[in-house]
Amino acid sequence: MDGADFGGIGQPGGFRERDKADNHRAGDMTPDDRESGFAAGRNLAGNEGGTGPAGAAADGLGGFGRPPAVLAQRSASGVPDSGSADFAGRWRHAFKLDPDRPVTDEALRKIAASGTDGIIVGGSSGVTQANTAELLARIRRAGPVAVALEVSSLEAVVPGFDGYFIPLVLNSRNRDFIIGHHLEAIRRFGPFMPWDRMAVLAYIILNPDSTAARVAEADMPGDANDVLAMADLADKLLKLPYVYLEYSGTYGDMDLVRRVKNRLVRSRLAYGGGIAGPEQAEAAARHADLTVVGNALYHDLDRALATVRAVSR
Ligand code: 1GP
Repeated sequence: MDGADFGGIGQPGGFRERDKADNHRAGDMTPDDRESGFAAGRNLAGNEGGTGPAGAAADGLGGFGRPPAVLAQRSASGVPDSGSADFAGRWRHAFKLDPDRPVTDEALRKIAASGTDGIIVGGSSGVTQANTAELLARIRRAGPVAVALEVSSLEAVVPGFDGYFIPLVLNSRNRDFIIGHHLEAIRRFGPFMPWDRMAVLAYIILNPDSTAARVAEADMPGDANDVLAMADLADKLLKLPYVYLEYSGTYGDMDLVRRVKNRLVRSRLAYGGGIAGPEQAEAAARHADLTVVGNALYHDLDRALATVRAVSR
């Protein structure tokens, strides 16, 4: 089995005719699913390989365009071994763009050319298949940069992304955000899931006032030990590829970021929240493996762009 078997959701380097035919057999996909997906997929042509400073462009294996050799290794069941690597395994910096927020083509061109390792498309509200597919197509036109979808709604799954981040909210009260939506996605899209281009983000939501906290019904941890226990759960018990400290909208506690990083032996640590410029990005990247910048793109683009270099200092 090779990547073509997963042609239904985003074939790297562009769709091939056979993949299109396969997709049209996707009984659970609506005509809109197919149309938006194919439209986005066609724009993949020319996006070969990661482009970021720490990304795969350096060795040509960045996980985008062509899967790294390690991803070709599969278990006896045919499912790729998880945790050994993933499409974003070398990312140090990512921008997060919300399909529900306006952004100009000029801004997209600057973001694509910024040197970031990748763009994550995702948001906590107002995300639809239409606005997700449209943003993907616009990013593809803006320049060659890796683009991943953070799947936050089953109604907004779009083929054509280079990779898929799957949130699993460790401090959610709602089973749907832990395994419920995931099971439903597998039931609906299972035969078309690009397993080797998917990575679970074990979210720990830490800003109680964020939309993410409200939507995912997050319980705030009582103290740092609660957070460290969740990090251990993701890292040592579940062996997930990422722990994501999500402070969305507010700058977090860097000492806690440091402590979580020191606890992890396997999972990469992602940090996101309230990074307004290079100083905060540099501080976060001192501990986090992957630093994510979202809101700043919409408030002060130049300062947001300056975070790319800051994380590699
Ligand atoms: C949001 O963690 C990201 O999911 C980034 O947060 O928007 O606050 O930068 P900001």
